Amino acid sequence: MTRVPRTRLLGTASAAVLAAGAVLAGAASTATATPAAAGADTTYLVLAPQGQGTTKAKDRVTAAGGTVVARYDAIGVLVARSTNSAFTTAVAGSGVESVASTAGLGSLLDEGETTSLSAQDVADAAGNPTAEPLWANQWDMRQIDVDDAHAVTTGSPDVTVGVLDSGISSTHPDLATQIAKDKSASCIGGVVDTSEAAWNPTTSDHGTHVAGTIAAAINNVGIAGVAPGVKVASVKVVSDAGYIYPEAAVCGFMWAADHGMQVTNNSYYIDPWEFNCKNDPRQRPVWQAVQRAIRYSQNKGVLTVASAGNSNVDLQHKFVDDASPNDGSSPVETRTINGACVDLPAEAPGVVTVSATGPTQQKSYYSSYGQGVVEVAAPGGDTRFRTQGAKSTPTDGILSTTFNTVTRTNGWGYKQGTSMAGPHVAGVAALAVSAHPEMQPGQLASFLQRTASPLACPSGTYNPTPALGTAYVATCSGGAKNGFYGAGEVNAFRVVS
Ligand SMILES: [Ca+2]
Repeated sequence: MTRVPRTRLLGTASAAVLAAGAVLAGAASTATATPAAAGADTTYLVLAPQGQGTTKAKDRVTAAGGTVVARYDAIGVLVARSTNSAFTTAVAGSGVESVASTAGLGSLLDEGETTSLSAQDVADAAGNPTAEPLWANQWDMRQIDVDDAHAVTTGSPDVTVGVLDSGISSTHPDLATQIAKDKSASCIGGVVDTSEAAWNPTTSDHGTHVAGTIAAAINNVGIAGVAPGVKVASVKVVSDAGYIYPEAAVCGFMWAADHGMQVTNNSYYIDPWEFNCKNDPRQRPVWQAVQRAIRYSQNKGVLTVASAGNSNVDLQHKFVDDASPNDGSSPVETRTINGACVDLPAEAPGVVTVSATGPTQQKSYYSSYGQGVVEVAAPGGDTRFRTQGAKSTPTDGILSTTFNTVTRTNGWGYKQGTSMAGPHVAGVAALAVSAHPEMQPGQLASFLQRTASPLACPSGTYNPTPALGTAYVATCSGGAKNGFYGAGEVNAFRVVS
């Protein structure tokens, strides 16, 4: 167990924006994925048969009254826009395997809650192995031996981690030197925009927090990240309204692959359907496009790290999804989720999926899990473990870099979630590939698991928050590699030593 120093806090936790939210009826996609409304400018994913290129599909898009806004020949995917209400049927034909409107196919980013540090807290904190003022508050880093790793290496500047998220504040004193600006871009709308303003945060500092965990500088300011010697690239895929649309995610994976990144961090899920069912015609093209993009990036040497999610669900056994779609596009449908339904990108092949632990190295109360789904665990914070659910203890969250989107000021603060666990793994992967540049993504994924600290299943039913009744009950299955922790908690020292 690691002691977490007490810190005075200013500001209260903001309300969490939950992925599974209330939904209002609105324009809806139907079983054949028709546009949201006649005449509305709608975005589509148009898939060519794998390996056939997109020339014929592009011609069909044009003939159907659409405009191609992004073209990925290597994976046979087009992003198109059209105001033709009959576009879906008009574009179908030779050279087009499938098409889906992405209207309503965005998922709301699960922001978690933030607690900010005051300037006085920052000035008062002292004492640490790396000379960073807030190191004493970084229990997460000590838990995975980041200080020991840094005695060996802080990572190579030739390694870049793509942060597919809500943007990174390029003016943050702990991040300004850490960003590969020439590899940063916005992918909103499925269209690349490399201007610095486009990939900075607008309405969410989620990506800024994630980036700090990966690579905050050792500079006598604020915190240290897992791999301060590597670079992060901001690849903005979260819209101002907080949604991750499939065309943005596909763009992000392709951008990372074509710009020499070795790792991407993906702390989100795609789709308003928390589980994307391959046998549903509305969802299958999304599954195909995302899978093709991830596979392409893996073939280009990119390891994909993804968060397991904050719903405390067993991803192995699935369940009844009664909260999708969650973006207001259409009424919530209660669906029985089976093996054909997957959480993207977490359950795509080759992806390293991460569950979250708290300061006692037990599964965080909110973390989803699943044997054969979770590869490794990492600190994501658990603000309720000390109180068993009665109230929140913010310092048991993860301290990282923040950006106040209202006042447009940089700072540091705590968040918790599997969104915070993922970047610890992305950072450890960046250290690993710095030390072992010959490792390909598959080898790297195995290496992270082989070097992890095994964590055993708790016996019986796990209830970390008895004060909340059975709200966060979970059952762990498996042995040395199990549903709660996969192969165990990643370790920064063992991947570089
Ligand atoms: Ca720092």
